[in-house]
Amino acid sequence: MKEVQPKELRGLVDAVKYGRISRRQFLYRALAMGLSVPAAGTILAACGSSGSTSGGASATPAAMDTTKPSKLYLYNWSDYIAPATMSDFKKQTGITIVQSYFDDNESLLAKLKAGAVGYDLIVPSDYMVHIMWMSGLLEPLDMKFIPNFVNVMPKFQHPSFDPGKGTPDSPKYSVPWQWGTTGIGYRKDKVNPAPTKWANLFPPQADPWKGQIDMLNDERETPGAALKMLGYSLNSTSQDQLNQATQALIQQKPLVRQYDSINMKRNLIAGVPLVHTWNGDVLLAMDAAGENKVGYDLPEEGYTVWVDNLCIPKGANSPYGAHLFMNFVLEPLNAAKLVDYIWYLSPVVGVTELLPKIDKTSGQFLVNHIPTDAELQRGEIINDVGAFARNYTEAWSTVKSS
Ligand code: N2P
Repeated sequence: MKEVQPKELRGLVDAVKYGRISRRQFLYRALAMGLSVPAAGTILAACGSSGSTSGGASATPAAMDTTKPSKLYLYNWSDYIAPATMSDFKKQTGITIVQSYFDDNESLLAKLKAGAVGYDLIVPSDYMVHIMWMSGLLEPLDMKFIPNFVNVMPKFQHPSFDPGKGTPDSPKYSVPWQWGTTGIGYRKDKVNPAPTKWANLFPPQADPWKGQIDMLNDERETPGAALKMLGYSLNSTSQDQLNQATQALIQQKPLVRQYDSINMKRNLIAGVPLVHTWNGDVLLAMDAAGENKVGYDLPEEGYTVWVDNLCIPKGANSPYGAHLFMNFVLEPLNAAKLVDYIWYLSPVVGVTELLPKIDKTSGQFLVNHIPTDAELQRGEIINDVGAFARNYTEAWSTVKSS
């Protein structure tokens, strides 16, 4: 039996205490963490009834030390901030943003679980925010330091992965950074007819592209694409369905040039014909190579819609500085400048209107490429699948090593 981390357990206790998960879910998770049934039962009894508002101290923001730091350490995806965001923030606050980079949510989680300190802000996706606050790895936010939160589009204010209100009884752990889609970037000058579905990346349809397809290096996104191709949810917790997806990915391997989550934009520009990737990277490639050369498809079987978020890891040097930055990027003009560089989608109200004003050409281009409601209906957000996450880890490592 593995050792139960007190931090993880605390997150779980908070989750049941605030009614975020049911008592049954609590038990399931606690047992998965390695707790014995009697121990889990004792803790559960001590939590009181689900939805109790007994204000657990660990989820209440600590009194804020409002000393301004000189530096703020941001652990981010690569190519995921505008230089203007950093320089404007520095001008406004005097704080320098220092970045380092991760490639996928699971390595970010592993880093925090290993006790990494020295990050003030991290950028996990939706399901990973849920995993992290449930594991006690995040600082609850003090919303009075984020007045610009009112600018967040209502649908992004209390998402299922972090529904809290930001009160002591209902803590909140994230503000949205960017959202987007995962689809197929392709070279129009090579791939004809254009791809319309995931099956176009797999045998037999993709057989002509032997060794020329790039897939994301991601244990949820890539099995997710295969699950969708097979007609399943990308959050499937059926081992049989996951096995089928694993087999499909293994059969696809001869067609795969590489698994990569960093260089998709550059690879599309360089001429890789089919690239499993995110919307912003494709738009940047379209801009560089020409819209007649690069296209983007949101597969008809369905695809990932994701939301990446700013969170403060427990043990951050300056939660105050982190709150200042969160507030800064939720200001519409700052949010628009961010989007105008990285070309993803903003969760902030008013950005769409501002984009063509900041930059007539690229701003209008970005507005023209906002996914339609009909397209978004086929999208599915990645969920925290609880203990089944390790089955995805295993499936993905089977694919990689076979
Ligand atoms: C951009 C990273 C986008 C992250 N380089 C998608 N979740």
